[in-house]
Amino acid sequence: MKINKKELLFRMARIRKVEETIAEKYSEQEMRCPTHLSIGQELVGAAAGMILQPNDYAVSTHRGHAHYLGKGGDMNAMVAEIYGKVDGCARGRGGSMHLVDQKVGFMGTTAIVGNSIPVGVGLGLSIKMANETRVSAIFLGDGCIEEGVFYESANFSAVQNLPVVFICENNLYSVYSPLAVRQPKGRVINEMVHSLGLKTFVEEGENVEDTYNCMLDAVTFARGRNGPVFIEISAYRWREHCGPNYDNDLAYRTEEEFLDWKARDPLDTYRKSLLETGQISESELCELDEKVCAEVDAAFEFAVNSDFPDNAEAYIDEYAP
Ligand SMILES: Cc1ncc(C[n+]2csc(CCOP(=O)(O)OP(=O)(O)O)c2C)c(N)n1
Ligand SMILES: [Mg+2]
Repeated sequence: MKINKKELLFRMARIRKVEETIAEKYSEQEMRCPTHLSIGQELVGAAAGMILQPNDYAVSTHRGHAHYLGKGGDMNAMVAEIYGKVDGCARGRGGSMHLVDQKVGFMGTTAIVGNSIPVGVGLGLSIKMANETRVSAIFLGDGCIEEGVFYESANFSAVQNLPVVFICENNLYSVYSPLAVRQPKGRVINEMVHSLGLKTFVEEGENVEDTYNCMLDAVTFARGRNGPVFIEISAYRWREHCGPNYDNDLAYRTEEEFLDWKARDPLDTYRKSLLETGQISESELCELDEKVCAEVDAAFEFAVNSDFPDNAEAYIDEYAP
C-alpha cells in the first residue's frame, strides 16, 4: 500500500503543535492536571492512526495524546479535557491521562502503568469471539515491560491467537530510571517478547517510512488472524517526564544524548526530505502549517470557552449502567 506521505507529515505536525501549545500555555495554570508530552515521539501515534482502521480498537497510557489524536480522537475534546471542562472527552473529570473517544475506537488511557494492557487484550478477545477482522492496538512504554500484567496479557493473547498489536515505544527511560537499572544487561525487549510466543517487529524509529511500513506489516499480520504481534520502536521524549519543561539539568540523562536524538528528529528530517526530493513544495508546507495552527488555535479557544462541569457531575457515570 502506498504511503500518503503528506498526510503522515501533517499528522505528526499537528501532534507536535498541539503539545507545544500545551507546553507554552501550561504556566498560565489553567490546565491543572499532570500532563505527559510526546514531543519527539509523534511518529508512532501518527503512523498507527493511519494504518489502523476507524473501527479498530486502541488503548494507551499516561503519555497518550499522540495515540488519541493519531487514532482520530477529537482535538477539541482533548484540549477541553486537559482544561477540566465539561466538553472534554471525559467530561472534564479525567484530565490528560484519561482520554477516550469511542466513536473512533479509542477506548481509553490510564495513569497506572500497564493498566490498559489487559483491557486491550480483552478487546482482542471480543473481536475473536465476534469473528470480526478488526485488531486491538495497545500502546505501551518500555516501563510496562516490568509489570507482571504485561506477561499475563502477552501469554493470553498468544495462547488464544488474538488479533492484538502491542506497540512499544522504547524511549529508554521510566521517569528518571534508564533501562540499565531496570532490566538485565543484554536484554533485547523484542527478543524476550518473541520467546513468549509473539511475532515481533523492531524499528529504530528514525526513518519515518521504514517505521510506517514495519507497523503496517505488523498490523496486517494480526488482522490476518495469524496471532498477536509486538512492535518495538525506539523513540525519545524531549521534555521532562511529566510537565512542559526540559529537565536534562537533573543529570539522569546527558544533554549530549538529548541533542543527538533531537538532531535526528523524525518530524523535521521527514519534512526536509520530502521538500528536498520534490515530494512537497514550500507552499504546500505553508498550507500545512497554517492548517495545523488554525486547528490548534480553535481547539484552545473551544476549551477556554467551555464551561466547568456542574458539581452534580461528580455523582454520575460512577458505575457502568
Ligand atoms: C503501576 C505504576 N507504577 C508506577 C507508576 C509511576 N509512573 C508513572 S509513568 C511511569 C513511567 C513509565 O515508563 P514507560 O512505560 O517507559 O513510559 P514513558 O513515561 O517513558 O512514556 C511511572 C513509573 C504508575 N503510574 N503506575
Ligand atoms: Mg519509557
